[in-house]
Amino acid sequence: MNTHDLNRQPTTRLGCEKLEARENPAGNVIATILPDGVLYLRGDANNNLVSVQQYANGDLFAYGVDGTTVNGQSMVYIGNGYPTGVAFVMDAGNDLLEMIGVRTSGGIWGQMGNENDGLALYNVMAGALQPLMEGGDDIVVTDSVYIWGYCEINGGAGFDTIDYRTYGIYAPSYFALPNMEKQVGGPYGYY
Ligand SMILES: [Ca+2]
Ligand SMILES: [Ca+2]
Repeated sequence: MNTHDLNRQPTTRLGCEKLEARENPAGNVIATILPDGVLYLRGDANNNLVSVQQYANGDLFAYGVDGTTVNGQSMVYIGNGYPTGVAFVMDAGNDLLEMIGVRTSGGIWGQMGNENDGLALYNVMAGALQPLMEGGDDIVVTDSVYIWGYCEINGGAGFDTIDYRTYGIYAPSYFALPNMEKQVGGPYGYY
């Protein structure tokens, strides 16, 4: 188990900030591998805080954070190996989706739903990245993210921020930030 990554817990702070103002209870996220090998995450109308972590040996886990459950449990072992993609629908509520060490030859795409959401990607490699943050004031955090294909992070309605941590995001093929009002961090961003 990669304790280095676990000890970082950078987005736990992000989650706590959001929880202070939350109105909804913690909900449940359904995590399942679809027949085509895509990891599918489905939140509910409550606050869903989930951390998907893949270790160097390929083991893939989903952890519920701050009361959120995954498939009714505090954490689930999804399996070993790289998913062919990651799709998510987080629905309403103040949601936080974190991915650490996740590798996929396919895309990472989905909808964070309305209200104030966070998407945090650390040490992630994927063929494409296309999240829709939708309504609310959303935050996207990236550190050591490499997207070799299409990369478009859409802030949606509201005041949305992308925060580049140390190594930000590297997306040499195509990179766009529609509806993203603020960029912080760097100097590394995309390049
Ligand atoms: Ca939700
Ligand atoms: Ca949102």
